Amino acid sequence: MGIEAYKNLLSDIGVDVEKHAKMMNAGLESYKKQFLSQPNRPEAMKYFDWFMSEIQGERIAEINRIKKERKPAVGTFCIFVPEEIIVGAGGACYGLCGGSPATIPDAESELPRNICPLIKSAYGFKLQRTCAYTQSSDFIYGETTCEAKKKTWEILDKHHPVHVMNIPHMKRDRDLRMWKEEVYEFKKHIEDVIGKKLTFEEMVNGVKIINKKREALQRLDSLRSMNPDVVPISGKDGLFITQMGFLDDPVRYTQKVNELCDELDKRVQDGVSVFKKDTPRLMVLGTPFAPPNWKLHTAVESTGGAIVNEESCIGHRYYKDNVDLEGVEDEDTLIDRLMRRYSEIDCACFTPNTPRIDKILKMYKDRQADGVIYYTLSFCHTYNVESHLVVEALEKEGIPCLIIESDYSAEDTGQIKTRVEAFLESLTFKKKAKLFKDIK
Ligand code: BJ8
Repeated sequence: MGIEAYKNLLSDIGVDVEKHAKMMNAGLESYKKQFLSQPNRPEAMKYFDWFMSEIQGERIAEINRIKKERKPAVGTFCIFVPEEIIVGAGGACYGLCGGSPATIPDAESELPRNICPLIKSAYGFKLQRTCAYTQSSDFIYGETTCEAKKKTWEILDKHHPVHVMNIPHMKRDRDLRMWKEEVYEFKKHIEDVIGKKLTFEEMVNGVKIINKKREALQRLDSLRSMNPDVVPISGKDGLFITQMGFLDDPVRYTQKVNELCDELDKRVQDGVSVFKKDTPRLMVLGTPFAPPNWKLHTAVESTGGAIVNEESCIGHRYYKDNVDLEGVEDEDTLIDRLMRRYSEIDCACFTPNTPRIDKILKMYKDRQADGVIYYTLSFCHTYNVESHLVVEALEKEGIPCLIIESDYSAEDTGQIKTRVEAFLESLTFKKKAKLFKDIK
């Protein structure tokens, strides 16, 4: 239907309809240009194209129907949110807008300029009232991961209710005990929103729904990255699908991702690749890509490389672990399993964070990648500083790595392209040299 049909609904939830329409039109144009022009896209991408066209229309109407039934609508900027509890309550948990440069100047009227663009962009969306997801949410989930986010919640709370979960920065037993209490408190907060107690069965149901969603994404990841000769879908489409997983209804989304995977499975069997043979295969490591941040993927894939995986929160870090339901028969064990699953997240906010490095090395080998790009958003100190340790480990293993630090502006697009181009050339040269050595 398109967002035009939802003007009244958007205005009812406090969206600045005029500004919002301008922004959406620009977003849709950019999507068309960057995505629809790709050759040989899978048929099943049609669903995701449709979803994009309804991203601030039909999906918002669905969320508002959920709210009318007094079920929770929760917006987030972080994968530490125990979404199983929200979904178990029949509610919607979704990522909020935070990937556009257009809202940053407004945010800088209240926040310092030298903090990460994700935070400023998201904050600006709230000030401008141009994200229908933010406007629809009962509350925003905040967490104590990085300094900038932690302090921003206090200011954002003046504009929109925020519930902050205290995420520890170490994973000792006493930290995990505190984390478990935080999960209990989050559940209590959801119960306050819906005005009733959540049952054990409802929560188990929420876990099952989200486990299935993560399994579908694991399947997509393996189809994208585990076949060295066939890449059946572009990295840009792969990223986009993952991004939409933070907005769509999880049951419908799981079904659509699995349908896409059936098609990709067939492509792999038939040897249908969207990249020509010997295209350098890259993994991207680091900070999340909130839509419409497609800058790096566009730069790489328009320069002759293929991105086969994102070791990112909008990527592998989000779906790599499931909640173990084996032997879970009471609420306390369930909450404990939830906390344990979330404590497997290897965000750079933790110290030490060595499991992340071991995981990256394993991922690289499993995917037979040719190189990695370590990507950080400007002013993200945790990921930026941690890059030193990651790169050291990569160098030890002889893994080629390019470091890119960027924000949401278009200013460095040309520079990124040039650096990626040079990196890809060096990878191709390395490959040829190896081939030559093997033949000799
Ligand atoms: S679990 S990466 S989603 S905190 S990029 S706002 S860390 S300054 S987004 Fe993140 Fe959760 Fe960690 Fe993932 Fe701060 Fe860094 Fe900005 Fe970040």
